[in-house]
Amino acid sequence: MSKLTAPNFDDSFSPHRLRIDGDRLTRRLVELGEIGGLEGGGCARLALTDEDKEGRNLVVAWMAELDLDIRIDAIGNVTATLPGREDLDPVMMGSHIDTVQTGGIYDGNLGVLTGLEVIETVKKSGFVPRRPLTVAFFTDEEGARFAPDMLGSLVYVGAMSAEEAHDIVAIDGARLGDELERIGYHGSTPCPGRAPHAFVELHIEQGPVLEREAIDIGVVTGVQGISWQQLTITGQSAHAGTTPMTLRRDPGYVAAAIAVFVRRLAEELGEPQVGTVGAIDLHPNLINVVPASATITVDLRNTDEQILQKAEARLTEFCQEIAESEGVTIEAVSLARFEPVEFNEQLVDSVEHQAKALGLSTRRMPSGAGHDAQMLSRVAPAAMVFVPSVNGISHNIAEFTKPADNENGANVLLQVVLSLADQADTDTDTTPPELNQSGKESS
Ligand code: HGY
Ligand code: MN
Ligand code: MN
Repeated sequence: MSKLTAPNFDDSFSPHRLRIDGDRLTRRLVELGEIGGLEGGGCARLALTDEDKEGRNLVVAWMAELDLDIRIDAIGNVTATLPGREDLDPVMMGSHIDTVQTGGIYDGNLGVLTGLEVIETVKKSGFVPRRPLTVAFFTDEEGARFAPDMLGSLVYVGAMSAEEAHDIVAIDGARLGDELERIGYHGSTPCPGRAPHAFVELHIEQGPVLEREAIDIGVVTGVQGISWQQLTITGQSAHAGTTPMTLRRDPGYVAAAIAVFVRRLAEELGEPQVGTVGAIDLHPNLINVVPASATITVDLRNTDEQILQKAEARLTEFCQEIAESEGVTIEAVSLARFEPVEFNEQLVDSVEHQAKALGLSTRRMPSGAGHDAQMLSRVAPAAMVFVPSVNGISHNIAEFTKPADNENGANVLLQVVLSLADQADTDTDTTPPELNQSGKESS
């Protein structure tokens, strides 16, 4: 790597010797995790709730302490930028700080706080990179309260208008635009946002692979496709004691049958196909009443778009058959549908190269979870860095990643970002010079 010099350094300095402050990172993860903190650990900061507002305010305060250029856009995405030597498109890092209801303190938060840590490390070193460095947190990545997921970054890249997003209604009935106003994060910066030179997101793996194989860094090659549907099953409520089984039109039974079908379908299609019925809501949900209706969600994912479409078609076919045989109606509404994404090959090579240069073990892998990087990849080269999840657990208060692993991931992020930040506009090739054109290690 050419020695990165800047006006205020002599030739002996190379920012590639910089390392992040792991203790400062851990302190911030814990402090942010206390907002919406749950009994037994973890936190609940559903998008645009009071807890999300409090978490946002804390991170914005940390950004302001570094005197960064902070912008809030029309969907509540927040970017904070450290100026570079030249006013070029920034190198962007980031993720999300909203969580699911039984969330951990690392999902999303790690990507935002390591981005902040990278910027603080660079700023405090006195080195000024060629390009600006930006850290962002995007609104409603989880999609648990307002579907779809990755909503803020979807609007940031222009795939949905802020106005359309403002009219989305939450599972609790609130309108997104009203909640954005209520928590004071309906910003004036227009959407879509400025496309960065490149986007790099650090995230916990949220699965068992890195820990099982004792690998330090996941070099993420892409994100699998996601299909979210809400099915409303309508039958006839009836007395649980007096209604013969042959006369029932029972949405509760049909909901359960669909959940079993989704499991069997995933097993039949084999890995990486996954299928989840995560929410089942019966009405009136009483012990002695055959339900009038059932509302369930179905989450199907696969790295292969064709197989994902096949899974969706099989589910539709099953619903048609069981609606017919059980005398119910089933209405399906799509809540999210994103095709699989492949990240920028040169950027993926750079993540792998920088991790190895730090003496860390690596393995390439797709992401099972959705991430903001998959949206940013529509407008800029994007890639992700994974760090291990203890017991592969996430979306669970027991979610944990060791401080040393967080620090490793943050230092890989720092090195990748410093390489990107030194590139002129003509440099579309993000491969580090040491890598020969095949993108592999030079011998
Ligand atoms: O659902 C997901 O994959 C992400 O956590 N939003
Ligand atoms: Mn996440
Ligand atoms: Mn998540």
